[in-house]
Amino acid sequence: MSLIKIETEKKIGIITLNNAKKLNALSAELVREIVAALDTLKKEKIRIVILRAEDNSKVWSAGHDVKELPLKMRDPLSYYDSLEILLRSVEEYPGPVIAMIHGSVWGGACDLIMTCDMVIADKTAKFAMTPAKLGVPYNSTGILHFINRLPINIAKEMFFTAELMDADRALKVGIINHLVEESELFSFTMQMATTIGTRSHLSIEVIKEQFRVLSKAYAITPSAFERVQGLRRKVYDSHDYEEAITAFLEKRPAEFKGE
Ligand code: LCV
Repeated sequence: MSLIKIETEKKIGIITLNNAKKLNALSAELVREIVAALDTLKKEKIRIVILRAEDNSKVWSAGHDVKELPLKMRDPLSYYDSLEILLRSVEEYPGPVIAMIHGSVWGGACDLIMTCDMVIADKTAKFAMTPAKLGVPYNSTGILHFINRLPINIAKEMFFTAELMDADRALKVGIINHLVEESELFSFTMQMATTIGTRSHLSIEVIKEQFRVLSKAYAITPSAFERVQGLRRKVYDSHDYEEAITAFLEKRPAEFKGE
């Protein structure tokens, strides 16, 4: 578990992203450790989990590890991609997973915190949704996380501008449940988790599962599904997707051609 730390305090699980040198990028290896940690905590009947980064991390997580994205001709966010496996592990955890944010949150990590049950942050928290920067045709389950959490115009602004949103605005639009002083972030988050711990876990577990099932209860016809997959394939087969990933790796701005 070298890329994360896993602790329990007062029967509250705490998973700390601990790979600052890689900006806690959600590599397959880091994701494997987080998923394994959640499995361990589940087996230990830990009812609440806090997901956080190390103290004073400027970057909470830089999102999907771009170096692990397929360069072309493959869906970068398919069902068994490590990010998708992580998101499902969080939403299927039989109890609240609370994201505790200090620092900036990028791309797939933004989807991760939108998949957590609540978000507590301090003033250093910033959020950017970056597929449009990387030419990535984001997937429907990911977009649904934003539709379920935000007014659709705010969700679109995040996807279309890929700009960082600061903590004050993130509180206003509803990404953050509570914006607290940096010095109180951990104690506030632990206090909320402790309060939840005094409630009926059986009730909370079944209520969380209903939130999960109901939040995904959108009918989509097979032809609509296949059309979306076809449209997404055009993007990840495109020059622009390959150019964006290559430009990132070459540390230069991407030159999009619309093809
Ligand atoms: C691999 C990285 C990364 C990284 N992966 O430090 O949502 S989607 O669809 O877009 C999805 C596919 C997704 O999540 O994509 C990733 C989205 N993430 C981002 O757009 C954030 C990209 N990173 C940055 O903007 C900067 O690194 C921040 C602002 C996070 C930190 O800037 P800072 O100046 O402190 P560097 O940029 O110098 O990064 C340090 C090293 O980490 C690598 C980066 O390439 C650099 O590598 P070298 O040490 O080899 O130069 N790095 C940063 N983010 N997501 N590698």
